[in-house]
Amino acid sequence: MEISPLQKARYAYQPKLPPVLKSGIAGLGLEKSPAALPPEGDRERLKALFPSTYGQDRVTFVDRAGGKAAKIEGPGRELRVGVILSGGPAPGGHNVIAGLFDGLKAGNAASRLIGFRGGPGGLVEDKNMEITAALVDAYRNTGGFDMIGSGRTKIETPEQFDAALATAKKHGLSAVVVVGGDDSNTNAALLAEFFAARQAGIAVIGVPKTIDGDLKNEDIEASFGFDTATKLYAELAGNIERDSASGRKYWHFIKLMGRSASHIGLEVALQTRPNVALVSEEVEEKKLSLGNIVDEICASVSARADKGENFGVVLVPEGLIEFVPEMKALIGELNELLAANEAAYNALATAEEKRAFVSGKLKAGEARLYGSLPAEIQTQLIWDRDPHGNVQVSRIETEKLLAAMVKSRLAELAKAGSYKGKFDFQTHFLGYEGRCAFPSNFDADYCYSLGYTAFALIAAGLSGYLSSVKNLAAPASEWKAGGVPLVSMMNIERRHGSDKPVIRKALVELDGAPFKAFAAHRGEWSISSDFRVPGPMQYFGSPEVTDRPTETLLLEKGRE
Ligand code: FBP
Repeated sequence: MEISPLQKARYAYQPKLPPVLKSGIAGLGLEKSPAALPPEGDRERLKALFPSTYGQDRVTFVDRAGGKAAKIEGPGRELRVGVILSGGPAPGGHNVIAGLFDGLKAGNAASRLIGFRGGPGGLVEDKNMEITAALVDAYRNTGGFDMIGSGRTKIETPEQFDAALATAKKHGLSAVVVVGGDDSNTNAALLAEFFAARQAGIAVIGVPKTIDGDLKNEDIEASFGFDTATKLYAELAGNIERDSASGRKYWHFIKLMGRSASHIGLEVALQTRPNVALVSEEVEEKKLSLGNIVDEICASVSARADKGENFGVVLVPEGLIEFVPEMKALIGELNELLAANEAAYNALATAEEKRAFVSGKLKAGEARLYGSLPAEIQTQLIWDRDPHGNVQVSRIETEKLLAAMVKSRLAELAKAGSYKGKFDFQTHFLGYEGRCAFPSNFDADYCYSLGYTAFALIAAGLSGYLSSVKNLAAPASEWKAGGVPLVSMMNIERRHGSDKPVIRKALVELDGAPFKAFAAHRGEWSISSDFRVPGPMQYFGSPEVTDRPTETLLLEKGRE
């Protein structure tokens, strides 16, 4: 494959590691401290479901130079490790593999890394490939998950667990590393428990990935990929803002990826200062209807029209639709209905038949709401759920729905004489563009460190942990490495019509610093054309530009 000059230059980039990992594996010590507990109401059920891995301590690697902490056991033993990339791609996945590979080889040159192709299904079906030094070198600091591919298979049947164990045993694995988001790391927790219950002596370690930024807590400060993806979306949204201010004729409705949480939308808003940025979590908290949301957008359109500015930008989080209470109730009912009538529903041939089928089964109120939506949205709402039971919100054109609703509301206002502007719109969806971008320096460093830490956790004989690198708002020279027990991050949720243990999603907190910073300014932004255009991500140059973390992280850590 012919490579670009940038790719060639990025090969030469040496990712930064937390200092403790630079001291070499033999110098590593381990400190333990109690991990946060799952929500009180779910603890007993989780304890019963995860008898071997519930209640583990959180661990931090420390330099043994001081001689205080326990030395990790068998640091240099020969290991054979399997790795899976799981779920949607996120920039930096290849660097996780590179960090894991380099750690393994630094521990013992005879250690080997095996990639399972196409996600968790690759482990179940034993689709594997040896990850060699030459292969790793060809992918260092590049975006994408194409080195070994990814997938969303949910390992849940006893046969799948047995098959995964058989594959791991066949390859003589000491550990499997699962690189994924909340659902994929739920898989990792279940696998870790299963392997422990079978006394297989095979560890499972997770790595926090997702551009959505919703796999975080006090120990996991960010999921990898969020930094790069938001920098890329902010560049594009900023360019669109400048285009709207140049042409002065369109309102742009930009849907931004992020299946549930609005972290991406909020970060892009903080970077670009759009006229309107919707935050799903606020919509849910304030119980706003679609009509209320439309009114909020119309208020900005109208105020700007009064200044002769018939243009602007609205950011719409991808997951919005599931947070509007009336839509949430509708989707909840659709989920149950589709799960309960799977065979009959799947037998229907056309979208029209499927729409009629569900309409006939919905309760009266939900049926009315469903019927009031455009046919395309009705169809998008009943498309297949993903293997984890999630509605595929990336396929629901909420930005188009809102733009059309705003247009018709403005027409009513114009008729009543309270709106005198001119309204034309364009819609955009920014999602897939960002998931495979060349990782920012932050993500290149963070991912390499997460991979290296995953190796250190395996070398320390641990299982059921998520690799953790902390103090991320500070320079990498102050980062800390360790692990957080996967089960400590779980709760019980309703999925596919039944209760399931899953890793908790971290939604935007309305009393958190990022939202507060946004809320403090959005009033001015709604009428102003003083957009902020961040420009393209930089890989070379002053660290103040190239290594700057997200506004979200800086605000959360009190650095701005
Ligand atoms: P992960 O949670 O697996 O990281 O995926 C995130 C995401 O990019 C969401 O933002 C989006 O809704 C979804 O994946 C799209 O999934 P798909 O690639 O299957 O269309």
